[in-house]
Amino acid sequence: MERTFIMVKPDGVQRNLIGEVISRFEKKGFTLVGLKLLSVSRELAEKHYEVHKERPFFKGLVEFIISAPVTAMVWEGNDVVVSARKMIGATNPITAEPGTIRGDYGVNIGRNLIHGSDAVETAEKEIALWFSDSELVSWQQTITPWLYE
Ligand code: D4T
Repeated sequence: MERTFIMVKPDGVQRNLIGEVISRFEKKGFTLVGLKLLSVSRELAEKHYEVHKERPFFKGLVEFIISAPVTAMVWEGNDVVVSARKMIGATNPITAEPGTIRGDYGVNIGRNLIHGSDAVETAEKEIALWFSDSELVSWQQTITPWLYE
């Protein structure tokens, strides 16, 4: 089963959208295998967004991520990486389709509520960065036969 890393960013936490995000992923049929609320260190934020370190928005992005708690999650399911990106919507909430999380709740690219891994390899790296093995739970939902043929 594939896994992906999802983070409700500080704006999503402050706007009481943790439950909404969890609810959407649960209703879609994905399985929660890791969950924690945390204050992010500068070191972790910089490592997570390392690919953007030369971009003009990097400094502001890091300051934003460390400004208030985030909710880190790992979700499991068939093709969950691609599916989660579709559920989250385009990076800029203004162009994100209605029905997506950013399209329904966001209005600004610098406050786009949620992060989702962009590829399977990225997901593996991000999960290892944010969670220890002991924080992840392998389990199977009893509804599995009703989700997959
Ligand atoms: P994340 O990584 O947060 O899921 O977002 P995306 O995968 O959709 O988009 P990204 O990596 O290109 O951007 C990372 C992060 O930076 C913020 N950002 C981005 C910003 O503040 N200004 C910008 O111009 C861009 C491109 C938003 C998401």
